[in-house]
Amino acid sequence: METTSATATLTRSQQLMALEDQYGAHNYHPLPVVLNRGEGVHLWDVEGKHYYDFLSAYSAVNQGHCHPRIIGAMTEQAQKLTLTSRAFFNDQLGAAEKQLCELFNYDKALLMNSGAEAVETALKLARKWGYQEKGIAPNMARIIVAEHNFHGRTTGIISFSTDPDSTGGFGPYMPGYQVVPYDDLEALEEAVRDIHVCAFLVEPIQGEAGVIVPSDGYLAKAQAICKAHKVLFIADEIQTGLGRTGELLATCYEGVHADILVLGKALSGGVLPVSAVLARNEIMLTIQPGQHGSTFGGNPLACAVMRAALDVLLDEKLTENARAMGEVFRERMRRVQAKRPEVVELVRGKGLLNAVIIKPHADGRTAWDVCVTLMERGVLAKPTHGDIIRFAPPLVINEEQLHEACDIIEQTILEF
Ligand code: IF1
Repeated sequence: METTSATATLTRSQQLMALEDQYGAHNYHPLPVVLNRGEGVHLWDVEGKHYYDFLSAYSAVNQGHCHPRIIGAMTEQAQKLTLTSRAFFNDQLGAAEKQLCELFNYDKALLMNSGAEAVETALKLARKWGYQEKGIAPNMARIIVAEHNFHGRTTGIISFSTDPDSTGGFGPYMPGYQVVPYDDLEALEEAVRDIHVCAFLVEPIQGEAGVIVPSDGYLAKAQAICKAHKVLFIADEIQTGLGRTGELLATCYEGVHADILVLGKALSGGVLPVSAVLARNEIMLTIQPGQHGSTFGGNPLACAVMRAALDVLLDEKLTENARAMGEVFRERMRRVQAKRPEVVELVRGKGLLNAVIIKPHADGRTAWDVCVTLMERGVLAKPTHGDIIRFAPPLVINEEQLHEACDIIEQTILEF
């Protein structure tokens, strides 16, 4: 890109941010940092400045940036065959589906691309099952969701969002959904009495809402309530799954095996979009040939990448590391909270999915300002809903790196 006199005085980062501002939709408000290289927990911007990544692309990069085994699998497959469509078979899909089903203990898998596509697939499966297996009258199926949910950005999914930013101005909305308060078993029990209810869709920990961890036992009791009323329990583990919370799945903490499991993000190690829906035959086989699909769903390249991403997760014991490093992180942050209770309201999370709630400063500064200072000092994190900073580094982080980043976080909060 040639530089005109008007941009000659700008830094490379400023030039590139200006490009996006002029030619790109304004559907995000990114921190003012322009990245061009990643490796493990490390990121570098176009000026060569180093950062610790404490967002992991919203938990899509659990295995660390550009993991050599995943990149190797991608480049090897990319030189053989990338896409056949599902009009034909390919030599990667069956083995990938088998690996998923054996790892998570399901009969069948349906591969899609984005998380939202996988959630939509789960909703369609639940409705089909409701009609064919539960005998719900045609077009009467209802699905229960939790308040403050986040499951994606399609018009169907935002139809049951309670976040005005996600749903405002995008009507008319898809009917057939009912919202109940999160972590409220009585409300759930009341809602599933309706014979038209086919499923309950829930995040084991609500990520976007600000890492809301439900009461111990909520997921197990919720599943029991669903089972008692012949309602499918759908776990959206797109953000909480794949080791992020210190278990392979967040539902493992309570021994919950969801009727429908939804995965995405780190399923590919952040290399390309791969998502999956897992279920038993009774549910999965309600969709027959020609009733659902996607051009790229289950493509050979995605399958090769996914298989390597899962191998890395298990071989490098990233779940165990997330558990251990998460304990260290929360201990560090609770020490900061003890020093500055007037700044740090709360520290919460599981494994390496954590949030620190920052009280707005008297002079109007907020969590955003903390994140800007963190960025200047080499730690990248992003606030959500104003006062909550989510800290979620790749699960490959070691204790030395964690303490170095925590020193920066501590110093920044103590000075706030
Ligand atoms: C954005 C956060 C938001 C998800 C869960 C499904 C999806 C997501 C639990 C959809 C996606 C991403 C989307 C991205 C920011 C990020 C996010 F929670 F992770 F922080 F928005 F809430 N279920 N989450 O978290 O997956 O279609 O994006 O692949 O939209 O701003 P997707």
